[in-house]
Amino acid sequence: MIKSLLKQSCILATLSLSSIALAEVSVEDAYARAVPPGQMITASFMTLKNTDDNEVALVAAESSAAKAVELHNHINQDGVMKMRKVEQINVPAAGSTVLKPGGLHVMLIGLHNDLTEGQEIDLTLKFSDGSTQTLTVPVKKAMDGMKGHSHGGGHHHH
Ligand SMILES: [Cu+2]
Repeated sequence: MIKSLLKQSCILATLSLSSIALAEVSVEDAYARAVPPGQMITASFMTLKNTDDNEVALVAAESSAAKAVELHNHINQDGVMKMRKVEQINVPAAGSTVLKPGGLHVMLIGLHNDLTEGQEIDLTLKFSDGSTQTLTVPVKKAMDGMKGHSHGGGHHHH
């Protein structure tokens, strides 16, 4: 009897913890791009889903894998893709925002170690509602650009 009560309170504690973490935004398919040895920067991509009735924004991020983490976007300026730092990444009410190669991304600058496929890094996301989420993000090889895009010389440089 006591044992089952204990078990029950454990489950309750777990439930309330996870509901705090999932209050506004859920993060799906997060990964960081594997980099060649010696490359000091990489990017992380993910889908941010907002289940709330209010717009929320990703306003900052940090990771123990990098000296600095910035929010970036790519813009097409006269046919040239350029990266820009952005103050925040908005996630519309009851909507989602996709961070993907060639678009919005979380930039990891000054990597402490090489990131190779199969590793994991921590990534803490801070949102405009004051909530934070710490993710464990797998490191994957990722093609630049879109699926089905030719693998020609279109490598993008940071
Ligand atoms: Cu960038």
